[in-house]
Amino acid sequence: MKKLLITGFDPFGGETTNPSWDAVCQLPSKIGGYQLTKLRIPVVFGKAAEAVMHTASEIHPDAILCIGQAGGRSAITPELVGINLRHASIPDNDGNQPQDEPILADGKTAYFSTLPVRKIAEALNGAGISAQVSYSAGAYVCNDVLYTLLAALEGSTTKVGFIHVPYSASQQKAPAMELADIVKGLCVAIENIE
Ligand code: PCA
Repeated sequence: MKKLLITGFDPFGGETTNPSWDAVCQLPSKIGGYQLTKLRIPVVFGKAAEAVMHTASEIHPDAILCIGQAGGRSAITPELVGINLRHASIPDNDGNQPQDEPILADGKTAYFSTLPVRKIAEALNGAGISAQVSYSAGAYVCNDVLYTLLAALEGSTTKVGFIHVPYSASQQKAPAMELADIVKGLCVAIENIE
């Protein structure tokens, strides 16, 4: 079986839960041809990607899929690109609030995800789950993770992708998606990462 490292985040920004980790927790341990390793990561610039890379160095996954909450979005959004930028409108969970800083001083401007984001979005919509390819993961910790992993794993056989999910219904914010639909959506996405 192939190995998938899948991550979700701690709550942040005053929320008490994060649907990214809540959904990852509910996934079965095997989906399609993949055995899942689940990892909860901190909403902290630098540390989040370090945690992913640390576990990746232990388990040597075939693919890494990171999940994050994107409040304000109504669809599940596979991210096409990570950019070399840190710009935070709220502090991260360690109190860092970088303003217009590069992630890697001499890094490339951007990297494309190495997962088939358009195929994933189409499969989700085909399964009745609202989805759209996103062309920006923002400049906060989610983008930090996506860019850092893509830079670190450039040229390797490990595929890297990121999917933002809406608020879950229990968070009492709008727009929201039922957690069960987010979980179903992640299953469909994983079935389509080849
Ligand atoms: N969403 C944030 C960071 C953690 C999360 O779940 C983001 O979109 O950057």
